[in-house]
Amino acid sequence: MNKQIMGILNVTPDSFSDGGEFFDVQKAVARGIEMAREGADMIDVGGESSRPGSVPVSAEEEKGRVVPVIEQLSKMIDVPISIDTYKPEVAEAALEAGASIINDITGLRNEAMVEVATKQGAGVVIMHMQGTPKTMQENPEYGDVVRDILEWLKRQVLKARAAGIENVMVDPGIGFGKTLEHNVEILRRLGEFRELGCPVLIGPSRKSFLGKLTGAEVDGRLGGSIGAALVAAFNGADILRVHDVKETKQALEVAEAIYA
Ligand code: HH2
Repeated sequence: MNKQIMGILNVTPDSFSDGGEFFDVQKAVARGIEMAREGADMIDVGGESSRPGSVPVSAEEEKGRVVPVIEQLSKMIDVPISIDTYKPEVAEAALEAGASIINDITGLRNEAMVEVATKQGAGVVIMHMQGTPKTMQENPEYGDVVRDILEWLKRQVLKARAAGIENVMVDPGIGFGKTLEHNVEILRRLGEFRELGCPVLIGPSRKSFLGKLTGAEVDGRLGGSIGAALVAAFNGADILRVHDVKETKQALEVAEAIYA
């Protein structure tokens, strides 16, 4: 199957599942190194929580959180580092510090982000979100959730390609302006996103729809996260964005051995 794992490194005080755990630079760097050793193929560094209802922080604050971590981590590990931000100035500083991919939850809506990626030769993750983190879960609506997201992603991919960005990944954005039913349908029909001709990334890890399905609290969703990751892998995901790298990798290795 040859799936890739993106390990999540949230340098924030308030992320929904690991807020405060890696807010300290040295703790964050150590976790990044650990995830690389566990087999992560990419490390995704974020300095602002995008959980439902979250309030944005300033670009200066965000840079202050992520840049020192990326500077150190990029010298210590070989795997590529992505910067999880929608702010062009944060992306630029992160790329200068050693990141090579921009993971943009607003999917290149900001032209300045396209310019930063082009100028620095960075890869991009184009993620779909309906609304903003503050309001996105209020009443998300779609016609056909998969086709609507696909059409939007298609336009953004064309924009990225026209600007000369070569490494383009797409992500339907689990939990970003989606109900439980939307998330389930996206995972069930994930294969349809392959028609975009880009690697498909998916991030169900520890998210609230797993809690709705199982009753599990956020710190008890490892089983659900691995279940969703495996199903996503079988249904067409190329890259799995996860908090629990070691455990997800092990589950994938078993599945790959059986289905190789
Ligand atoms: N999910 C989160 C953040 N960034 N990026 C992509 N491409 N896809 C996702 O599904 C995605 C993402 C939210 O998860 P997390 O980073 O763990 O939480 P928080 O935003 O609270 O820091």
